[in-house]
Formats: sequence, structure tokens, C-alpha cells
Amino acid sequence: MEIKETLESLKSTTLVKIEQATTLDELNTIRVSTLGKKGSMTEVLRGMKDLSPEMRPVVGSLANEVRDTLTEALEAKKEMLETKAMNEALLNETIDVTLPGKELNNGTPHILTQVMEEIEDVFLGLGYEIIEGYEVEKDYYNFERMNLPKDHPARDMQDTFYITEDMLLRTHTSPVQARTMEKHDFTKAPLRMISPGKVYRRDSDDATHSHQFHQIEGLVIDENITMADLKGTLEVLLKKLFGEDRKLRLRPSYFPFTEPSVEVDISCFKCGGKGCNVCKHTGWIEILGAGIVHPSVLEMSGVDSEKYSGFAFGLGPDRVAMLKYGVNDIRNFYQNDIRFLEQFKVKG
Ligand code: 2NL
Repeated sequence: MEIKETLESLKSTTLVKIEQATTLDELNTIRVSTLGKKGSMTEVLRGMKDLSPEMRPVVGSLANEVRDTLTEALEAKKEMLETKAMNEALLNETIDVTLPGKELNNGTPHILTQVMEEIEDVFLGLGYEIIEGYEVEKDYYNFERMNLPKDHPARDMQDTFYITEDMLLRTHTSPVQARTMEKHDFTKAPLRMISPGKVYRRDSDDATHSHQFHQIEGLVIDENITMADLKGTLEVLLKKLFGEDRKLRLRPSYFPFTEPSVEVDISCFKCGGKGCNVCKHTGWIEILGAGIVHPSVLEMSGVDSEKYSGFAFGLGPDRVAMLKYGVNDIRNFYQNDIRFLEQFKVKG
């Protein structure tokens, strides 16, 4: 009978200890010293083997009852102490929601991206498609189809990054337009597109030249497209970029892919035309090249030059950004110096 009494007394003393425990640590110590591998309960049960076969089930069920009671009491007390600890923590750790938050350093689009998107927005508003093509191109699309004959100086190894004899890094975005023209069904709709992107030339890098820079070319082809359409379109763009009171001046020029060709100037946005350092005292700033698409360029792309005509232009977003924001060295755009880039943060 001794073992039964031991179990009963173990139960009552442990229940008192559990009752009196005030911390989770204390409670855990009680659990281990009672129910653990070397605990007092385990110790008592080891004595079971000395019992008679009749007594074993009786003591066994008592032992189970004691163990279940203690386990339940430990669990209940544990829950109670945890709730108490949580409530105390909630009381002590109040959060002052009026404190200023941590300032997050948000990124911003690169200034060239901002300028290009501003230009893209103008043309989206005019119903143009924005089409991107390949930066690695065939000599054929980059030069041949643009009316640049085999002996043209632009095709020289000195000016172009050749990858193989007939593959190169595009020197302008015109190949995108050649590829679009040859696929377009002009009986269904006119073609209105711009092609923004990176272009490459083997210049040596200096304040105004980078071996990689950007171009946005525009192309419109339909029946009866004239120089007037070109001028009106560029007026919308350049007024949006440089101010509503800008005037345009078209000067005769030469490009192999347009005839006639023009250079387009705007009246100086700084001095209004009186002459200053920005316009080098001429009152005008050269901003882009343009013209009426050469009939041979149309024909090579499968477009009937008797029926259709078009205008095209090319502008440099790098130069636009330099003028607009007074940047005097194109290399700033490509060196990723945070101190430079941060000046063009978009306020959110
Ligand atoms: C410049 C001059 C220009 C074009 C680009 C073009 C494209 C096709 C057909 C005809 Cl598919 N022309 N592009 C035309 C005139 C000038 O760029 O000085 N850009 C910075």
C-alpha cells in the first residue's frame, strides 16, 4: 500500500507547488522534477515492478490519474501565467504612434527615363505606337535599308561597333522602323510610330559624346503626308518639352534617308531669342533632324512611294535632358553617381 500513499502525497504536494508558482520558469522546473525522465513520478513508477500482479493494475490506474491531473494542472497554470505575462507586456510596451516614422529612401526613375517618358506621353496622346526593337542588328536593316550605301562613311569600322561582318550594334533606331514598315498593312491604317531606345557609336567619350546614348525616332506614313504635318507635329512636341511660347525654325539639311531633310531649331527657352549662353548668342537651339522619307527607303520596305509618303525625325533624349536641366557633361547620365541622380527625384 505504500506506493499508493506515495502517489497520493506526490499529487497533493505537487498541486500545491503548482498553485504557488509565480513564473513560467518555476512551473517548468516543477514539471521536469515531477514528470521528467528523472522526476519523482517516474521514480515511483519504477517501483511498480515489485508489486504483485493483482496490485499492478490498481496502482497503474492511480498513477495514470495522478499523472493526468498534474499534467492538466501544469497546463492550466501555464496558460494563466502566459496570459498574465502578455497582459503585463501590453501594459508596459505601449507604442507612441505619434512618433515620426523611419524615412524610407525611395528610388526614382533615371532622369533620362523621365525625359523619354515625357516624350512618349506626347506621342501616345497623338495616337502613335511605341515600338522597341533589337540593339544587335543586321547591317542590312541598320544601313542598307536606310539608303546608306556600302561606301558611306557611317558604315566605317571607325564609327560602328561591328560584331561580325554583317551584325552590329545599331547606330540609330531606324532599323526598328524598317522592320515595322515592311510588316505594316497600309490599306488598313496609316503608320504612326516612335522608336525609343539605346544606340551605339564608336565615338571617343567626351562631354557631348558617349559610345552608348539614346534616340527616339518618329515615323508617319499615309497618303498625302507633307512637311506641314511634320512641322505641326514637332511643334506640339517641342512646346510641351520647352514651353508654349517656343517658335520653330526649319533649316535645309541632308540625311541619306530623307529628302528633303531639315534641321529643326527652337527659339531659346532661356532668353526667348535675344541671345544668351544657352543658345550661344544666336537666339536658336538646334534640337533635332527630320525630313520627308526618301522614296527609296519606302520602296525597299515594300511601300508604294507613288501612293504613300511620310515624314520622319530623330531626336536625342540625352541632349534634350542636358538642355532642359543644364547638364554640361553627357557622361553624368551613365556614371550612376547617386549625388547626380538624386537631383532629379520625382516628388511623390
Ligand atoms: C538626327 C537625325 C533623323 C530620321 C532620323 C528616319 C527613319 C526612317 C526613314 C527616314 Cl525609317 N528617316 N529617321 C530622319 C531624319 C533625321 O535623325 O539628327 N537625329 C538626332
